[in-house]
Amino acid sequence: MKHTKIHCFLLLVIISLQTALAGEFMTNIYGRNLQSLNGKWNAIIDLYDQGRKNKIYLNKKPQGKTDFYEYSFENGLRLNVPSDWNSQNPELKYYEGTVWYARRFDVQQVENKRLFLYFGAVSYRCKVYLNGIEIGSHEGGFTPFQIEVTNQLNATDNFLAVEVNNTRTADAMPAMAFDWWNYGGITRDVFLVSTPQTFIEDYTVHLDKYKADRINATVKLSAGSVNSPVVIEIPELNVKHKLTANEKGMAAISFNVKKIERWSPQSPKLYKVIITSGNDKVEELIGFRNLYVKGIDIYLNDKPIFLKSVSFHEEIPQRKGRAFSEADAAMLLTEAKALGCNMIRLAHYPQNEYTVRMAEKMGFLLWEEIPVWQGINFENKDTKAKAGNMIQEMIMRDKNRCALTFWGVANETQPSAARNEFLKYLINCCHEIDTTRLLTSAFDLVRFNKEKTMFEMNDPFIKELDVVAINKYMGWYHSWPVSPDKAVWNVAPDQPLIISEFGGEALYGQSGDENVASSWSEDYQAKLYRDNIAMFSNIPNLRGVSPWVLFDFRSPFRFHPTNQDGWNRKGLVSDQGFRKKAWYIMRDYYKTK
Ligand code: GCB
Repeated sequence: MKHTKIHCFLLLVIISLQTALAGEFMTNIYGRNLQSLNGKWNAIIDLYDQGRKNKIYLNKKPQGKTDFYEYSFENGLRLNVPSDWNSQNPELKYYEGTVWYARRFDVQQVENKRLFLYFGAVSYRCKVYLNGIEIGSHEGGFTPFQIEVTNQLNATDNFLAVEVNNTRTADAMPAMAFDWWNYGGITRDVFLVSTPQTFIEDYTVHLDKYKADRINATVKLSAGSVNSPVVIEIPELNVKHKLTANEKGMAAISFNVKKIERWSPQSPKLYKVIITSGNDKVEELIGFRNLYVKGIDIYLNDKPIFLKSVSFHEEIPQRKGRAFSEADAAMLLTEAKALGCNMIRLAHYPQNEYTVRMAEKMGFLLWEEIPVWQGINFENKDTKAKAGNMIQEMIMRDKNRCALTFWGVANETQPSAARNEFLKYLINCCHEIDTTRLLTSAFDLVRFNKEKTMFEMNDPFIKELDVVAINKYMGWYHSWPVSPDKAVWNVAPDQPLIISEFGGEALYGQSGDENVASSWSEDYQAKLYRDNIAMFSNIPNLRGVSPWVLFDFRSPFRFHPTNQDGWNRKGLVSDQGFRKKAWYIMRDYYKTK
């Protein structure tokens, strides 16, 4: 008995160590053998955090005459997974705290397989219990994690409980206040994944940064796969390469290809790539393109490109909830396509894989970032480590998406030694996994210099980045110091620059004076867009713009009772899905680019 306990303890330590590491999940989850655990889960609201102490994850039932338990997962609240809890029950609209989720399941295939629980995202932190034992934990509301459960599962009637907490804390990312809704819950797909005993854990397949006919590929097999064979195939390109993994399970190859059609927004061509090793086989669609910066230009497939971007949150405004499905991705992306965009800035955190994969198929370049959004405690070493984990989890998940153009390390940070060290650490974390993408960060430090009558910025950190991104709300948070067509910029003159946010608020259907911000009118917002577009021609190194924001979105600190009512109204499209006047101005501008 004692031995079993010690054994269990060691096993638990090993499991929790595994789950604490960033990026410890298999590449291309949708290409694996999956059993969905989505659907209705039972739930218990645990405002005072008493559930763990009372071990409700054991889900005990009275046996003897004197037994009773002051909880039961059955016959109570039921919540959809994936989804946020806030939009499912009026009492949970503003809820910040703990909710327990639980469900039972049988295992569909077990023979000689390894089994993993995979969570697409749980917002914001969680502990996972299987058949009464804590098996792992995760922090960070927008990235996946997996836990191996091969030896913990029964063939039938497993009891899975997840303790989810979305309390805002100063050491988290985002931290105490942020301009979007703090949705909690199991917000993305949950799967039971089965693999052979040794399996293809990870791989990267992409076109060389500069060479249009050279593909670089790496494959990593799970532990114990010494000298195993690996085959990489791209049938449409007549590619079939046989490799042998080294003692660490790694194999790498560079090879030339003839007549490859490169992926671009105009022609988002993807190829089927098949990786095989022993009993394991994974395939997915992968695109190939070259991407680099030269001087003040961004080159896609050896031609300078202007980025016609837009941002959206992972939210369906009409449902007042988190986006989580393919249908949700289609709704958001179709509206961006209609605007004429060739890029999306996924604000302000890694969004779900349906959106990322569909965006790539539709021909959008992507900017993905982690929620290092204002107010982050750069002095806190734990926060820094967590940010490093988050950025690596994001890159591990999406590194084979050729659409991925930018990794964003932060949004609106103020210069300090601690900030610089923190962001440099994040850049190193990115480079450990991927050196092919462009690195950027959005700054809000551009100021008008009255003597020189120019916009300028002083933040030496920009030299660490490939592309400099500026959020500047001319006509909204800042009044015009000169007329827009005279507003000359001298910001990061030797680097490509993107206006990563601009805009102003308007209530859909409201008309008013186009010169009065407090009219909250579509007319004011439309004029603001015309003015900003006039200014853009005075920014010599401007290589892209991204209006803020595609849709009105929910934000608890937007207090104006009639014009905002808990919504940030900077959308080009209203919460009901109607286009505002500024939408047409932006679409016409993009037509000219
Ligand atoms: C910003 C932030 C964005 C906000 C926006 C606003 O600078 O980056 O997250 O929502 O301004 O509307 O104020």
